[in-house]
Amino acid sequence: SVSFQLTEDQTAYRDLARKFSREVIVPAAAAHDKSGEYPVDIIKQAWELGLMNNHIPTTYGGNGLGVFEACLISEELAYGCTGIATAMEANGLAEAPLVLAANDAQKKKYLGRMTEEPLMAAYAVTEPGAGSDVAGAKTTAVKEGDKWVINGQKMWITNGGKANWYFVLAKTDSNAHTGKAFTGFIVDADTPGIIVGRKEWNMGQRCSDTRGITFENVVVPDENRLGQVGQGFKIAMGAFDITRPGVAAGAVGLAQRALDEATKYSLERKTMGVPIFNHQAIAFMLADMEIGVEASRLLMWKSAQLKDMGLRNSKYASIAKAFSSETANKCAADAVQIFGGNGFNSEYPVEKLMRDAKIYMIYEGTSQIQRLVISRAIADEFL
Ligand code: CO8
Ligand code: FAD
Repeated sequence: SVSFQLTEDQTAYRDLARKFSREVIVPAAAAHDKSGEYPVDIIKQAWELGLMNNHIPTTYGGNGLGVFEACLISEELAYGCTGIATAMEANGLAEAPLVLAANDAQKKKYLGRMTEEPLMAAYAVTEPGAGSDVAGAKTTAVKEGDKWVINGQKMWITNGGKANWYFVLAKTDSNAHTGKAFTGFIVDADTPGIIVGRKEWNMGQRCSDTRGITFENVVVPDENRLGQVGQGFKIAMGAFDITRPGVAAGAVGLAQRALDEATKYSLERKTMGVPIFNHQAIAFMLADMEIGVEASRLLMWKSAQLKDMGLRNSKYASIAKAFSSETANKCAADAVQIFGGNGFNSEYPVEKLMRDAKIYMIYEGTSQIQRLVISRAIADEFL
């Protein structure tokens, strides 16, 4: 059966995240956007409340939430500030390959420590020459005795300068086809040979820490190899099935914020003797925003629910991610329009939303790549 009703537990998690977001994140967002300062204190508070690292099973000290519950939290955090939310969510992405493929000892050590103190982790797959085309990644890992030596360059790594450990995808067999050519590794951030690049200054989500990372003869013990040799690409892709619903949830949070800010403003601002809400041109823009938010949320919920039911959700995660990120961009741009001149000014919250929204169409797979995944799935179903 399909239920649109949240359980008591789900409502409690959502409300906890909502309260924290509105009381702590919303008031701090503009300052972090301006300064680009990493939100350490806010992350610590969120960690204390149990709003982070949501995919970690209870066996390893986590709160063992489903993808669905994690999405409820992600949406609320993103409502407050998607820069701050991205810094937090990148932990979930780094942890997803371990949830999928780590052995018990690796889970105890690396997932366990995330629940013992407020640490950050990062997912290092993209390279300067290979983002959409993960199979084109050139970083290598070469086996020497019972160790691996990693060389290469990663780019655009969220939490790159803050991480305690990285999930790193490296090529281990240049002759094998994509599904067998790569292996995943857990790499401690303090391993010699890791060179962390400068903080990148991006259009939006500016307090999130994005960096290039260079690996120069970085020695990793074989016990830090994740899963079988050659399984890395599938592990890296499998992680997106867990996290793309969460990215969609972030975009829904941003779209909802744009709608709320625009609705409030439209009921206060007057032109031609009436609140601008009374002009149907404005009210219908808000109605279209609501249509987009509701549709995005349902797609996001479905993509998360399917994963929790143990079903393959890749197509649905891509649909949710593409649709909600494009909805977020439309809603943010329309909110700026409804605010008029004020919308273009940084004293008001909506220009930030418009800058923050764009990355949702790029990270965790561009809108074009989501359509690639969707179209391939359509063909597979047809054949
Ligand atoms: N699960 C398991 N296996 C999979 C999956 C999956 N979801 N997808 C593909 N595979 C398998 C295939 O079945 C195939 O197996 P086999 O070899 O046995 O047939 C093998 O993997 C190779 O697959 P493809 O042939 O489909 O590989 P392609 O080279 O054609 O590429 C894509 C596939 C879809 C184009 C892939 O490269 C892709 O997803 N690209 C986009 C990359 C991306 O999304 N990067 C995001 C980086 S992380 C990021 O941006 C973080 C943002 C900040 C985080 C904070 C959160 C808010
Ligand atoms: P390209 O792959 O070069 O794409 C350029 C353009 O071509 C895009 O419009 C794309 O859609 C299009 N295109 C490419 N291939 C195709 C195709 N086959 N068909 C149709 N169109 C195509 N990566 C990580 O590993 N970890 C992270 O934590 C992380 N965080 C990020 C944070 C930020 C702020 C940013 C900007 C990026 C982050 N990324 C991260 C990388 C991100 O996932 C990539 O930037 C993204 O996947 C696109 O890759 P690219 O930048 O190389 O663009």
